[in-house]
Amino acid sequence: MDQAPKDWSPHSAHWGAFSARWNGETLDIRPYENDPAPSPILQNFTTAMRHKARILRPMVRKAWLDKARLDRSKTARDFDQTFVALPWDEALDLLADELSRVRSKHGAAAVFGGSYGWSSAGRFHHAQSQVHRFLNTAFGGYVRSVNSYSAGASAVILPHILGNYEALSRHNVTWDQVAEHSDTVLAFGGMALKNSEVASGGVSRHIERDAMQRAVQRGAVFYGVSPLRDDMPEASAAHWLPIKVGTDVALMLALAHTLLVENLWDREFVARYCTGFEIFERYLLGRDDGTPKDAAWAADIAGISATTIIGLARRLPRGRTLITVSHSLQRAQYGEQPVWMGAVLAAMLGQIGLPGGGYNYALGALGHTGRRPHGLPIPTLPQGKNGVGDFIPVARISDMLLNPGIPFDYNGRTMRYPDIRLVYWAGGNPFHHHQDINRLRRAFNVPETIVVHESAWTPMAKFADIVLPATMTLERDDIGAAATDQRLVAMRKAVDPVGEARDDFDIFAALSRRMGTEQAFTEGRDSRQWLAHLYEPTRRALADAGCDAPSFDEFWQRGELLLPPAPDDGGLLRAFRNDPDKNRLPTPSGKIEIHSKAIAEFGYDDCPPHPVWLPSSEPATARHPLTLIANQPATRLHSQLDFGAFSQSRKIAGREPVRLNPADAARRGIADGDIVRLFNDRGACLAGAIVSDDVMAGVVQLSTGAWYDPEPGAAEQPLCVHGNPNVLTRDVGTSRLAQGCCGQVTVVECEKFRGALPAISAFDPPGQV
Ligand code: PGD
Repeated sequence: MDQAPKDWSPHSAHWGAFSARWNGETLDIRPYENDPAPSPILQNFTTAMRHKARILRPMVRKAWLDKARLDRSKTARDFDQTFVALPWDEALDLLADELSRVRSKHGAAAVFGGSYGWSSAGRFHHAQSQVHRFLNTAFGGYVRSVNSYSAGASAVILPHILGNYEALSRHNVTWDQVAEHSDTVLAFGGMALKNSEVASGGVSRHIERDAMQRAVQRGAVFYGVSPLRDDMPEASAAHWLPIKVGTDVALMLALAHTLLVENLWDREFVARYCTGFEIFERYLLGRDDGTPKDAAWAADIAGISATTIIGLARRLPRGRTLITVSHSLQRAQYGEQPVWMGAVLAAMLGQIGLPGGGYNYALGALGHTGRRPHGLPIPTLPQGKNGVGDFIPVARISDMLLNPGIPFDYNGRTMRYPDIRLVYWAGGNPFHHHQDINRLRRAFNVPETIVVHESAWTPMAKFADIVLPATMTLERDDIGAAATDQRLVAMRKAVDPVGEARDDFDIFAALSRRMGTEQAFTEGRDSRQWLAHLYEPTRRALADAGCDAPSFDEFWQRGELLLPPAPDDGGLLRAFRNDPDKNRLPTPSGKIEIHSKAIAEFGYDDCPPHPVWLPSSEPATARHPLTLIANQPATRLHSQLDFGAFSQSRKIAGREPVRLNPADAARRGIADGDIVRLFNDRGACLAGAIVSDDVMAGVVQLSTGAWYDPEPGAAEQPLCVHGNPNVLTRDVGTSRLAQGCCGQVTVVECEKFRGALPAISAFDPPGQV
């Protein structure tokens, strides 16, 4: 029975702090009162709790169950197969047996528990942390994944050239510094508010819009370099520099070339703080290849006039200039290059480490950036020790499943893909986040067993064999916290769990009990005791600092705790600038590496030892003349709560919106509101057209996150009738260095869809027998 209406419960999501009140059928949502710009994504919760997409009880794929006692290796999975509901005890017994079987026959290294995904914001009921802890403490380990889909290339290249990705993106130039000091902000890939609305763990105040407004009022000028005008918020009053997709490095090189030949660069800074400029300079001037990377050269490549490039270059050394490079630019083939070249351009301007100037990788890409990390420990679930050493770069999952034993390169190492028999996933949706979904489908047909904990029938849940219903965040107590937010939130339960859904922790506790390792997993604590236990390090640190440090019960009753702000100290780049001998950068030379000897030794032709312009190996062609940008959505986080009220309110005839330029639309006879078919050699999807001159000609933009909805019956490349762009994107690594995901960009053709519109079944539960 659902609860009667009750009080407002404080809570938090990756898209902001809020309060919720259950009214018996839906939730009332009230954003945190001190948030100056709360995210509309919060409204997705209102109708989500009792939606038909919720998973109500443990379910097992019938085809898998039928073969469970026979030859499991041959279960062919597909989306139109049926499931059998099982009581919890039976499902857990079955799963415990299967885990034991796989471990005794193939070892723990045959289990992939990489289980990437954002899941929900609470620090304890974080599904990915829970599954990793279970596999480490109760199972003996698992094959893990490293890095993220967000920052696959930058997380690997930055330590070679500047330092740790987290430090450079999250503890660097703050929004206050931008508001007070920056004269010019040159944002490659923009700083869209839809992105900074989101921060893993949640932030309670969204400060970006107001900071940009303050900067503009003081006279700062923003430049947004992007194929999409609205990658810069209105508040920034930005000059839009429309650029051909994936050509930012050429523009950056031309800016650097102009600085060099017009003697506008900071020679002393480069000499003192950088290494390898002479080698890069030869490339920039075309000494060896005969091609100076000048403005005329870049104009053709980037589609920006040489006059504009030279004018911009001349502006940069005047006043305080900040260069930013968004995540999106590195979520593409050779994505390491713009991250590196952005830093080199900033180094040539000599302002790295100055307030409001220099280089802040990914400022505005998440709510975490541009803030002052408080430096206090936040509640964190210990993961235990992994008994298996094997890992993959996260976006190489299809490669791994399809190519056991085959070698691959990664960051100077040659490794082999493990032979995976069982995949365990909790808190992620690979059929949303991975590229080339038709290939992923083949890959997910390789393992003998797939286990998923989910709160909703995502395509990943529909493709699993054992599906265990997990509670949603508002159905349990947790603690919300982020290293970049000043507020610890007592995330109180607002509504009873749907159906038979259980917390991931309780599922793993029951499983580990069956496997004889319960104590190792739970350490004798229930959820409530874990929350108090995880809170304690924060309380102790506050007490040591002489701050308000209430007991757990007191914190829980208050609903929140304010953490003292840290000084706005500019992080490692400021310290390095102030004293480069004492505060060496954590790079091999201790300096900014414009040329990297380490990368030179790797010998990768797809990631040379200094930044270079490398054109995509998948250019637009006559067959696929449009470049697709598959960026982050504005109406939800990734694919989460795609069935929610706000996400649904923006669909067109139930399909995900795709934006295209009026000229491209007219050429194809497409009008606003038409349903279109996007296709290339990898797949096809439907989407609802929005004709807009905010999108450059030659570009179409379809955000990620519409739940994959394959038309039934089609074999190899079913049409996704809903609009998931990952049926079109390429599943290749950014380079052999980072092997990051290339999900941001691909090439397609687009046509008006004239057939009978197929029904959307993405949110329907699968058939049940
Ligand atoms: P989400 O949709 O957030 O996507 O990929 P990710 O897999 O993180 O999936 C989280 C899932 O966790 C949801 O299905 C949700 O229901 C589930 N969940 C939430 N709470 C719980 C819980 O308590 N327990 C359990 N068991 N489950 C829970 C995101 C990834 O996509 C990322 S980070 C990026 S940056 C990439 N971006 C792009 C892109 O720009 N372009 C393309 N083409 N592709 C991308 N993919 C990547």
